[in-house]
Amino acid sequence: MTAASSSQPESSNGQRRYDPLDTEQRWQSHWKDIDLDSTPAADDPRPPFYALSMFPYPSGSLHMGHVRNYVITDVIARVQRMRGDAVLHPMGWDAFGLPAENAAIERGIDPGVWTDHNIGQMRDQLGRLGLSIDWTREQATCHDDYYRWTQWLFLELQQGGLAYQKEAQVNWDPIDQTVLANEQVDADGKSWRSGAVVEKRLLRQWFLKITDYADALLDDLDQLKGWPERVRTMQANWIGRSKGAEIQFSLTGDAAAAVGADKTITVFTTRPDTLFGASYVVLAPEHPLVNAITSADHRDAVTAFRDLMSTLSSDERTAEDQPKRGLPIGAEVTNPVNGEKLPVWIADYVLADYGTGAVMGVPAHDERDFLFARRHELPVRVVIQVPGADEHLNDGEAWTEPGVLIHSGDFDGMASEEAKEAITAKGRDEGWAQPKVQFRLRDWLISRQRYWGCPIPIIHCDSCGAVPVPREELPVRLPKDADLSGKGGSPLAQLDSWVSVPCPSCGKPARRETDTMDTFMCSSWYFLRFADPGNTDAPFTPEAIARWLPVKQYVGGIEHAILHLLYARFFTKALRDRGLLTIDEPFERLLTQGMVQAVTYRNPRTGRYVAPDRVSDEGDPRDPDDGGELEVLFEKMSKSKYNGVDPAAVIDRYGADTARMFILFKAPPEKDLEWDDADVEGQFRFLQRLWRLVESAATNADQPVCLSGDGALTLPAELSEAEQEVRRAVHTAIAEIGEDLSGDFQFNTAISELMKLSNALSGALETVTPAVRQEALSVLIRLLAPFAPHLAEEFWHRLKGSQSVHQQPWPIHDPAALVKDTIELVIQVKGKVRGSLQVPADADKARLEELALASDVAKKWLEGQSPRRVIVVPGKLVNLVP
Ligand code: ANZ
Ligand code: ZN
Repeated sequence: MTAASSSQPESSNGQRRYDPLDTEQRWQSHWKDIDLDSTPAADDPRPPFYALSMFPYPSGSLHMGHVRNYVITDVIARVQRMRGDAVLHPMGWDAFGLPAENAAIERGIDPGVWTDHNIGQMRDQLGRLGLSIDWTREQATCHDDYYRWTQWLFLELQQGGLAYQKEAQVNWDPIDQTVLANEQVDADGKSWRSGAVVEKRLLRQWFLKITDYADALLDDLDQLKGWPERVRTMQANWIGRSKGAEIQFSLTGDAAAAVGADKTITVFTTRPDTLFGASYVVLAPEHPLVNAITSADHRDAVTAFRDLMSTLSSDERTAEDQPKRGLPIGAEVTNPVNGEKLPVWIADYVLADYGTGAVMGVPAHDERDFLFARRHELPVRVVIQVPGADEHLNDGEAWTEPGVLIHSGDFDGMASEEAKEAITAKGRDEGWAQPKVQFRLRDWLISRQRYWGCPIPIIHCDSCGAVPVPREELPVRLPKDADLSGKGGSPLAQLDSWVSVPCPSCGKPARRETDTMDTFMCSSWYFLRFADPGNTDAPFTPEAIARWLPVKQYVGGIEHAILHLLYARFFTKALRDRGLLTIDEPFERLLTQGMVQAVTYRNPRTGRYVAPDRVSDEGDPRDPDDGGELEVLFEKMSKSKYNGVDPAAVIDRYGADTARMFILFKAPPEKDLEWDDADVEGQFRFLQRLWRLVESAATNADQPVCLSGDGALTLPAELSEAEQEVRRAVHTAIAEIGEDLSGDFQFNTAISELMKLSNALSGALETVTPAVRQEALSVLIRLLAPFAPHLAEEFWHRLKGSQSVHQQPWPIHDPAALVKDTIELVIQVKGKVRGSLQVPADADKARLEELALASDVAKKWLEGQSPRRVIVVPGKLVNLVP
């Protein structure tokens, strides 16, 4: 075997020094030669295990967040392989998106060339980490052999009625010059990518009907027992299912006369039980009825208010600390349950695109209504009994809990839950209410007006409408000659040669769709393609999906808790319903790894960060510019905060194995990790200790070790105390690490166990028989293999193991080795500890008494007398009472 012949320098005693770079390069190329990481064939009898990291955007440089993500997945993949599973561990590139297009605009580089260059660079960087990835399955979403199928799947969804076009108020990012999905607008109304304040625009756009799956996406969260509770909660809140009722309030007088056949305002409420407490009805300023029913004397004020509202984002409008602004519009409605006349208002806190865009104001029992009513002097009527108060709100706050109804006619004394049903039922009988389930989730807007994305495969014809490009003509390729100067909107729309095409259906001149797809479309199915990467007839076969999916372990950042993970779940269900696959959920278990943080120095006066090498290091950190004290923080690594650590630099200095060990040891995977050079150094020293341990075993000519003869060695029937100790340490490590690597993946404690084992073995190995020594070394190296794969391989070959260590079975612990056959028995005289004794662990009470009485301690303290009483606590102590 060529790779094992090492170039490691030897020192005078014949022992070699640890040179990580040499070791790692040698084994990486050897593994490539022997195809170690290829995926087992479809008919492999071993159980499948699909380990997947969220694939990266090919920015061109690998950062520590990536490293952590991929190393975690790699350890899991390696452990499962050794445990006997057929492992699929692929990698690809989420390769469409704006940075490539912006590079094209700024530097005139072809986005495809730029992207492929970055991919090459990152693939090399990943290669240095020693990841057990099957690179033959690599996918890049921007290559036409991939996006051909993204288009094909779009047409599947369109044929299933799940893709449609509609004129819509959309989120427009003025910096990136494109539309954003709701999920891509931050809570403060800014673009998740560019940070620009998002504007509203009216445009004709493509949507996917994710709302058809709102119930299923919510209900099936219950199946995802292997997902973090936090992610499930975030998805549930995002989907936002509310059960309630729609209630009709009829318009009166002039307002009624001003509208057509339907003379009602419909509100959506989750609290029909509070209907008797309504003191006004309030519409969103954009509500279509506002124009018609506003009375003449209110018209100017209403117009001014609506203009003001149109400049604000929905989050600005509804911020909790906002005074609730609004005004009456001079119309009246009747409360259907008691005939009471209520004024109609418009207000900032009512949104046009939720529910019906209209609300019944119940100030006593809703926070926002309460603030609004107080500000505008509207009546506050308590209709749910407030505990400890008669009919008033004691502490000047709305009472929003359920309770018992009062001031509610026939419904008095009823509990809220029951009253919700009863009032809705009455309304249904009388024709003014119906039960209604409302979702917060909106359809997914997938149109983007940018070049570097997957073209939507549709042709618009004046006679035939939106016609799908025939499937055999896919992919609709991105044109090479688009103008990417960044001027004048969508580059595709400007390219007439690309836009003008005959209609596939009638042949008349028609126009190609110029929107490209949101890149989240491309990432909504890549995990399926990995199961069947070379298929040229279909995106994948149902059999391939059934073989590998669901992904057994998915690993990625919490930032995708909603966007990607919700879209991927939707795709899976939609494609299942199209008959393309048979699973319900794509990801069985999800691990969301924490951030990699490092120390930052921030000037609290200017808010600016100071690079560590500019911070004076005498005493408290101070800003060299203004001499003031600096805050010391731990924050996510970033260039702008001067706290990034380059993975390549760490690997150059210590090797990938040390980098891996540090990352895994420093914190449990789901927690944030604080970078610390001293701890990196510590892991490096640990690997060097292991190196010396193995070297001394390898160079000990008197006691040669040959791990390839592993199985043939039999343990002697009688083991010495020292041998039992060694075996106990070895099998404890197997048991503990096995535990740490099941379920929650506590890599940090697993590595602590490895350290304990190495301590127990150093110095002890020379004193034990070859069988015990070889067992110990074989186990140690195999347990190390998933964490420090190169070093473990080096050790394995140094001790003449056969094949690769990564092809060895995961060690199984021998429970018998854990049992101590002697234990320490404490001897007391009159309750005072006077000594102790090693006794057989299985000795019974009588035997323990006998042994205690025969001991030197007893002889000394009883002076030949027999004790009056003997108290035996088995496994612990014997108390002699003279
Ligand atoms: C009357 C009421 C009384 C309400 C009460 C609450 C408490 P979720 O759970 O989010 O679905 N609402 C309905 N449509 C709205 C809109 N377009 N903009 C702002 N608010 C709207 O919330 C449903 C509740 O939010 C509804 O129930 C309605 O206020 C309000 F004691 O109706 B409620
Ligand atoms: Zn046509």
